[in-house]
Amino acid sequence: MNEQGLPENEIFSYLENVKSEDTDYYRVLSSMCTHPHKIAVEAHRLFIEANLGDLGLFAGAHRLEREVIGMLGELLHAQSVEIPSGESCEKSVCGYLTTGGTESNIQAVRGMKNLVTMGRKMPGEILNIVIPESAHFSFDKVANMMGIEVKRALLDSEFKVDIASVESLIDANTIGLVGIAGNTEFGQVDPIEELAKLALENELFLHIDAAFGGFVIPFLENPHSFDFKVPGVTSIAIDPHKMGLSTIPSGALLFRSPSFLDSLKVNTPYLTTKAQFTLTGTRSGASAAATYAVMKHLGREGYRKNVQYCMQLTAKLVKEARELSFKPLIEPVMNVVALRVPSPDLVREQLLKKYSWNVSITRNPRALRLVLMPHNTERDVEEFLQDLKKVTAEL
Ligand code: 0PR
Repeated sequence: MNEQGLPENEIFSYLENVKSEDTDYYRVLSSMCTHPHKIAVEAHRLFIEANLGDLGLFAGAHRLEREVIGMLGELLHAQSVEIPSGESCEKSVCGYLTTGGTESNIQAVRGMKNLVTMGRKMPGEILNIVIPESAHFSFDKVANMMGIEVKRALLDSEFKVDIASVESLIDANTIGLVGIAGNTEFGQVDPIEELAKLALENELFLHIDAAFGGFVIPFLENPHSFDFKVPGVTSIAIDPHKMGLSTIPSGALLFRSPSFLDSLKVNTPYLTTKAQFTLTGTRSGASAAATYAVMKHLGREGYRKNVQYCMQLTAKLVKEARELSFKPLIEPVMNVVALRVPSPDLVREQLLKKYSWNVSITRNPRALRLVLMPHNTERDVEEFLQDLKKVTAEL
């Protein structure tokens, strides 16, 4: 650090310079995040100092958090939405705002582990969960942090988890299953109802990772069943900072039952509240305000339009790609497309180098992965396909 402070203008001219190195979502077809809605940015600023880690001091921000959890509970068909109090929640659905899908997934599994082991010694036994092969890499962190074995079930030909494979992996030490509603690479939705049946039959928890799909599926013309409407679903991760158009970091974790939150509690003797169930201590109240503002402002109608827009771009891309003989691995379920192209890694490299397109690659099989977000336009789709045609022709 420098000894003497620098003038504001000097700092900002440096910051602006550095910001120009960021991509600003121009020609970005690889991201599940986008520009936050303007109203979210303003609300974020208004609550910039609010710390949800000390709820008693920030009662206003905490009220917004509870209202967001209430709205999300309603969106995800929780039976009756009961708003949690500072330390726990009384009845029915409850949850809290996290930093994103990773934290939500970690905490969901931590809750399963705590509920199973509470007051019970399990000498020498390594507990396990069964997740789809397509699960996000945040579950590798779960395995690493919590000493839980993470078993990966095979996928079927449409990249949904194979139920027979899940069933074959369940053993006496299995504590829970995970289903994905909008997987990162293909945008596919696992057969949640079948997973839930399996979970109920085997008395297991079932966590749904809807980090991306949570703000997409409810607004599709034919929504899949993936939420609390399905008996057996015990927790859901949903990220307002992805298709919810809120600011980063805005994630949310919802539980069907308050016992989960209770199982996550640690005592906080010198705070304004007695206990904390969150993973992080200091938490952004600004994110709560941002999410509240954008959800209230857009309403279901606004989100439906947002999803319709992204799905139209997706349909256009797939149709025109087919005309160029590039086929998708599956018919897109949401605004994620995995496109079969020759030498995908090379194509990706050339698209970036020659035409500044940011795309990504699926792991297995390797294909171009494209996410059509609100920052993309019809023109982007047309230009991208022309550039893709040129790049593949030059191979
Ligand atoms: N679950 C699913 C299904 C996800 O797709 C993701 C992230 C997570 C959990 C983890 O969420 P957080 O990153 O909020 O903790 N999916 C994107 C991915 O890994 C995240 C992302 C977004 C990456 C924008 C890059 C990017 O530019 O691809």
